[in-house]
Amino acid sequence: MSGAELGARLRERDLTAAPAALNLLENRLRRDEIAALLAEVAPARLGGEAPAHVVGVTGPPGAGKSTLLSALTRAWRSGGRTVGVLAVDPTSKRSGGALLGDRARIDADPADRGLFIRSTAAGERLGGLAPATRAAAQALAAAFDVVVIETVGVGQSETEVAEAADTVAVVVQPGSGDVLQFLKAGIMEVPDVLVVTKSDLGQVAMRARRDLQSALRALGERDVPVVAVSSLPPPSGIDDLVAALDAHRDRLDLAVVRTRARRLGALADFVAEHGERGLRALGGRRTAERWLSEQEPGLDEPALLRALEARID
Ligand SMILES: Nc1nc2c(ncn2[C@@H]2O[C@H](COP(=O)(O)OP(=O)(O)OP(=O)(O)O)[C@@H](O)[C@H]2O)c(=O)[nH]1
Ligand SMILES: [Mg+2]
Repeated sequence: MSGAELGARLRERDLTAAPAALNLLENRLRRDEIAALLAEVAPARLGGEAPAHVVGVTGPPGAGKSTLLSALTRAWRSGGRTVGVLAVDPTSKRSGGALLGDRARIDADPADRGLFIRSTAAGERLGGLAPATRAAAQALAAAFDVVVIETVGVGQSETEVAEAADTVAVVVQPGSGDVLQFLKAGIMEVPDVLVVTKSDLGQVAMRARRDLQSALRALGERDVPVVAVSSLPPPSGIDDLVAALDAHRDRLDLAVVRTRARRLGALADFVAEHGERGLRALGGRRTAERWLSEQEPGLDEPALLRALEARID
């Protein structure tokens, strides 16, 4: 099936098109077909931004992201929302992956047609998003109610997720100080929602929550919620997290956020394709960003990439 047909099916919210669409988007050799797919789900064709809530979930290895997503997905599904999950799996020789022997997979009902999960290997990447993951999020956002991008890491990696997602949740497990230190040191951008996992561990989880709250207060970030959850049955705090994510989304100017995502995504695609040399040919990152900010807001990412490339020809 062609990219345009798959895009049209997603636009009509046909969830069964998701697997084939993802196969196409992951095939870098089919750039024109990918562009055709994304054009079908671009704001111009949809008559506005894609309706999904795109949620980034990121955090250190073993923090409990996958287990949390099992519980979150269940909550969203029982609330009647369809969910697409893009899990960027760090399992590779390079990054070591699975630092803990006991990593969990997202646990889901295989017969549920309202839920789609795709894991992709992060490969050589340590943090950051593959162009295919951004494209997949844009495509699925036309069809699903919620689209999740799950990545491993802390520091640099959540910046790219923040560019691609409407709402970013950083997941922290009790007793691990790295997120707290990165926040305090300003190394890490303040996420939209902080999640302390494993609250069934008791005191240590409550302390982690308090420490994060006071670090946020010190940074003047009073509006960032810190939600404590336990994802193991019986789960707790999951409904609070759903509410915190929804509240953030309700405050957003979606057109602004999505336009920025497409522009920064196009620039990232450009750098992936043409390297730092290409970026210099554009006059540097700042100049390229300024130029992008003057383009038509509704243009999809492949169209913006083509426009950038036309400038260096
Ligand atoms: N006690 C407790 N353990 C949990 C909870 N959530 C996750 N775990 C455990 O923490 C370990 C890691 O959980 P995962 O969900 O695999 O964590 P992850 O962040 O996805 O890990 P990576 O994919 O390796 O980055 C597993 O042994 C889980 O069973 C929780 O709420 N309470
Ligand atoms: Mg995981």
